[in-house]
Amino acid sequence: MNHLKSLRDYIEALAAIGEVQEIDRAVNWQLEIGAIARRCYETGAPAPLFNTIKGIEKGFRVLGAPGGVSRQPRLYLSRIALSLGLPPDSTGREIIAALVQARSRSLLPPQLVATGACKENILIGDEVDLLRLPTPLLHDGDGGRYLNTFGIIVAQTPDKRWTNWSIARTMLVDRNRMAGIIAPNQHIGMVRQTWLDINKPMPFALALGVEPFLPFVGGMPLPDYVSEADYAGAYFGEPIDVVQCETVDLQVPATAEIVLEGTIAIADTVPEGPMGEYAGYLWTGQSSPKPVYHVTAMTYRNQPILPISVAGEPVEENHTAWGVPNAAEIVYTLRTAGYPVAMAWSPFESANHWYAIAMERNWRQQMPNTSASELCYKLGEVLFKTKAGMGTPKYIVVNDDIDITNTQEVVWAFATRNYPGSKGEVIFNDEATNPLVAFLEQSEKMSMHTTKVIYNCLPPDEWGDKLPQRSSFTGAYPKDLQERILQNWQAYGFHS
Ligand SMILES: Cc1cc2nc3c(=O)[nH]c(=O)nc-3n(C[C@H](O)[C@H](O)[C@H](O)COP(=O)(O)O)c2cc1C
Ligand SMILES: [Mn+2]
Repeated sequence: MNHLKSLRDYIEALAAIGEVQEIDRAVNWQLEIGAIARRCYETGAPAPLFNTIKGIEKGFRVLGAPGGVSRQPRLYLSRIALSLGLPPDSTGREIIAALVQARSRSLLPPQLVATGACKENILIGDEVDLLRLPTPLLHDGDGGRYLNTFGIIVAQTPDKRWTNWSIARTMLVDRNRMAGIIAPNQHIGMVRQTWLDINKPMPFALALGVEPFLPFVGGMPLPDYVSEADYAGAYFGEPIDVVQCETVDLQVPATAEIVLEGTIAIADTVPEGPMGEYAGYLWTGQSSPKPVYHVTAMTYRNQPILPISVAGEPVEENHTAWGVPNAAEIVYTLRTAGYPVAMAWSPFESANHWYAIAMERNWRQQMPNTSASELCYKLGEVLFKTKAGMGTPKYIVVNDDIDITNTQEVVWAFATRNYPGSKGEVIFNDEATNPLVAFLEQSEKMSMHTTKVIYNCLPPDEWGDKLPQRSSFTGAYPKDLQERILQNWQAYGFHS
C-alpha cells in the first residue's frame, strides 16, 4: 500500500499520471474557480490546481476536483484509488475490498508528533484573518463563500473517549467566524450535544488540505464512538501523525495545509446557505440559521493549498469520498450480520440516492427457504438500524453476476429482473434519514424520517440459481473464441 502522507504527495502522484492541471493564469475566487472545477468534474478533465488567485496573496492556492473521476482509459477511479494508497488503475471492487478488509483489523490510534508542516505559520487571536484565504464563491446562488467543503472537522466528547473526524460544510462569515451544518444525526451533532449537555461551547479544529485518505474516512459512516483516525491507522497499518492545537485541546493531522481552531457557540447562529448540493440542486434563496464557529487560531503551511469540492450533479467528492466508503460500510455491516454480500457500490449517476448491493451468486444455497423479497426485507432490517443505511433512501439488490460498478448493468438488472409492486419493492416506512435527500417533503426534512425502499432486482425466485445465459460478447461465445477475437482486434482493422 502506498500511503500518501500529505496533500502535496498526492498532487505529485496525480501529476505522474496526468491527473492534475496547474493553472498559472490569474483566476477569480468569485465563481470562476467553481465553474472551472465543475467543468473538470463533468468532462473528466484533470484536477485544476489554481496557482494565482486575484486579490489573494501570492502563493495561496486552491485545488479543485480532488476526488473527481477521470476520462483517461483505465484511470476512471484513479483519484479514489491513489487516495486510498492503491494503484491508480484499481477497480471499484478492489477499492471496496480494501476498505472492508481494514474494518476487521484492530483500530490503531494516531501518534502525537512534536510538530508538522501545518505549524509553519501560526496566527492566534486577533491575528486570525480568514479573509486572507482563497475561499471561493462556488455556485451562482450560494448564500456565501464556502471555506470548508473537503476538510476534516475534529470534535471530541468532554470525556475525550470519542474523537470524531468528519466533513461538514462551513461558510465564511467574516475574519474570524464561519457557520455550518451540524446535523443532530451526524456524529459532529452527537458530540456537540455532549457539550450542550454541560452548557459549554464545543472546541473544534478544522484541518483543510489533509492527506488524501482522510476526506474518505471523514465521509465514511463508521459506527458511533469509533474514531475515524483509529480506522485510518488500521487501514494503513501505521498511525496517522497528529500535532497538538494551539488554542484548544485537540489534535490535527500534522501535514494539513491549513488548520482553523476555535469553539462552536452554544446558541449563537447566523444565516447559512443555500449551497449547491450533492443531489444536483441549488435551492435558491433558502438560507437557515446555523451555529457559529468562532476561530481562535489559524495555522498554515507556507504557500497553502485549499482543496475544494464543488457540490452538484455527479460526479464530485460527495459521490466518491462519501459514496464509496459508505458502500464499503454497507458490505461490512451486512456481512457482520451474516448475509452473503459480495459487493456494494453507489452508482455515481444516482447522486448518492441509490446503492447497489450484489449478493454472492449462491446466496440461495446459503440461505435455503428464503425468497428474494424476504432476503431484501432482512437486509433492510439490518441496514436501517445502522448509520451505513441512514444517508440513502433507495437500494437495489442484485446477484453478483451483475457488475454494479457499471451503471449500465445495474439499469439492465433493474429493468429485466424487478417485478413491479410488493414483490419487487420492499418498503420501510418512517426510517431515519439524512435531510438532504432531494425528494423529501418539507415535514420529512424537519423530522428527518422518510420512506425507504429496497428494490428486489435479484433473479426471480422461479429462475432460482440457474440464470439464463447472457446474450452478450462474454456470455454467448466460447472463451477461446473471445480471446482470439480480442487478440486479433487491430488485425481486423479496428483502432480501439
Ligand atoms: C465532500 C463532502 C461534503 C460533505 N458535506 C456534508 C455536510 O455539509 N453536512 C453533512 O452532514 N454531511 C456532509 N458530508 C457527509 C458526511 O461527511 C458523512 O455523512 C459522514 O459519515 C459524517 O461523519 P460521521 O459519520 O462521523 O458523522 C459530506 C461528505 C463529503 C465527502
Ligand atoms: Mn464518525
